[in-house]
Amino acid sequence: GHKFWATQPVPQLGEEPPLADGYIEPSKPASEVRQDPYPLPKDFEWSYVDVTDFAQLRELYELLSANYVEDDDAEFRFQYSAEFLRWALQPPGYHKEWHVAVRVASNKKLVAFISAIPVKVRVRDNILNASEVNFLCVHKKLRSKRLTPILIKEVTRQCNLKGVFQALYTAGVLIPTPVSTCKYFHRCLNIPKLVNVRFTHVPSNMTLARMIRLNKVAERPHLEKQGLREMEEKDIPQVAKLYASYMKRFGMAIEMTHDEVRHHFHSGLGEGPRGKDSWKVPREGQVVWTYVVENPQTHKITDFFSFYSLPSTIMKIPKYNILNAAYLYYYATDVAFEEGADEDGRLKKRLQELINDALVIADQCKFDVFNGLSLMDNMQFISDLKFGNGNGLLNFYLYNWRTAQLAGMSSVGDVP
Ligand code: YNC
Ligand code: MG
Repeated sequence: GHKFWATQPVPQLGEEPPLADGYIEPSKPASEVRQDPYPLPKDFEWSYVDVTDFAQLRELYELLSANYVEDDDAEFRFQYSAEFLRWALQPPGYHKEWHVAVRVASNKKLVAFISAIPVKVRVRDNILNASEVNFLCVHKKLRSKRLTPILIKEVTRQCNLKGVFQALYTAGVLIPTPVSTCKYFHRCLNIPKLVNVRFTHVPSNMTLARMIRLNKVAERPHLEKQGLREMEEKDIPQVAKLYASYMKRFGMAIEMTHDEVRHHFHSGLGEGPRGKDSWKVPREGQVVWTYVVENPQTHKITDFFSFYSLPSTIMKIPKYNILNAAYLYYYATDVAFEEGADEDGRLKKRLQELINDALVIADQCKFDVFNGLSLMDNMQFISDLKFGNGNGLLNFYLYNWRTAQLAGMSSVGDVP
């Protein structure tokens, strides 16, 4: 059983699908929300991580680098960069009180963390002012002591104090009760390294040389002549519009204001200019890569795609430290709005062109692998673009909201 989750406003495992969508517990005024923090075991105290302070950002980076999510065989562990954490935790309207930390009282060492950021999420026809909970982490030496329920209750209290009573979160583990479950896919780019670090292997009917040849991608993006270029500040209104229209295809998606579009697609581009021709050199501190296709005649933005950098520590191979992984983020194309484009394969063709160019750019930027999930329209290009099956699953959850499971793979929008 789930001692903690059984007490929470989430659908319990095996529950019948609801007759109508809606909350499980009603919202309440801030004055009726518990005013003091939940008690922690002695020797520990609550605090925040102030992500505007580089020293504290560094502490968070170090906690997560050593203690965050690993694969089942403990070969790879996510290594979010400090720049990534700043980007992920400081979207427009973020609350410092939602960056909840636990420290050792005596020496102030950071030993546990959980965060929430404000999001507007559409679930079918309902738009929820919710939070997105992420980066739950308890130091390895403090595991299995039931600190997690306290962290979750405290971040819930902090959300409630700001009038937020619903949340969205993802996890590899199965708890009550996913609204959707996605599979991971991996497109290998740097075959020799991926073989050496045992991320992949040479199948028995193949040679390393042939595997390299089969996975080779072009040196320049194909859509360059059609107007592919890096996203700029001036593109925000058009990208926002394209994003909003495209996300209507899915049962669940994040709604974004222009400021949020700026933040999620543009603010992570890193510092300083990059030569127009150079796909090869990421900027200092670059977290997200976003490209648009601008029609050369009409100057309309017809498509965009983005991906972000999330390296993993390679734990068991002394010669290599870091797996440089890119993750497909959001994309959209106005081909989707053309009559019959879904049915006659025009949408599929366009998505393949776009994501193929994402692979080209990621390869030039020295990413070893390009990862994706079975959400949005990803299944339309996964096999043609030679993505392979991963072994992980990612479950999507809603807190305090009942809705039937989002059936089929392509039913949810992306969440970083
Ligand atoms: C998890 N990932 O089931 P039961 S994902 C939620 N999400 O409770 P203890 C989890 N619950 O089953 P440990 C969970 N993992 O008895 C475990 N639990 O009811 C539940 N790993 O607590 C578990 N990060 O403290 C059980 O477990 C209870 O010491 C046991 O710590 C767990 O960020 C953990 O994978 C995950 O750092 C912290 O293993 C630790 O094992 C760890 O004894 C590596 O806890 C890093 C890792 C998780 C990444 C993520 C999303 C988190 C969502 C949390 C739920 C948010 C709900 C909404 C709140 C806001 C609401 C509003 C408004
Ligand atoms: Mg614990």
